[in-house]
Amino acid sequence: MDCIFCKIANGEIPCTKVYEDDQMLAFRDLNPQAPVHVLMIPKQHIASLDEVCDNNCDVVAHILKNAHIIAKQEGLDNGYRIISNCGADAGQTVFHLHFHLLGGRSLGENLV
Ligand code: DGP
Repeated sequence: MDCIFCKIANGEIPCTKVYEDDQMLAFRDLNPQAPVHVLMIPKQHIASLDEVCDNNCDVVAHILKNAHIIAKQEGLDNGYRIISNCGADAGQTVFHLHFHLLGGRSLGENLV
């Protein structure tokens, strides 16, 4: 499958890993929008939140369960934001489910 995040997950494309286990990978975004900008992805291919269902929602819970551990590992003791863009209007560019973990500065009150 021609999916850039699948290739990152299986090691074909390098990334700067910050966390990995059997179900998920977290790595630094290529175009950081904040001092800390990590992408958290499932290793299995799920195109977006639109495809989350009974059969794969455990991995979504797993990612969110680990998010605060990664945030603390990154030193985000003052808070952080998690975003998942879903579809064209949201600006999703990579169609492999991912959660942006952003922090390291005040992110402001706009965009939730
Ligand atoms: P989104 O717009 O929500 O689909 O965000 C996709 C993000 O993925 C974007 O912030 C840039 C990042 N990205 C795209 N290609 C690569 C890559 O090859 N490596 C890394 N580390 N990040 C990438």
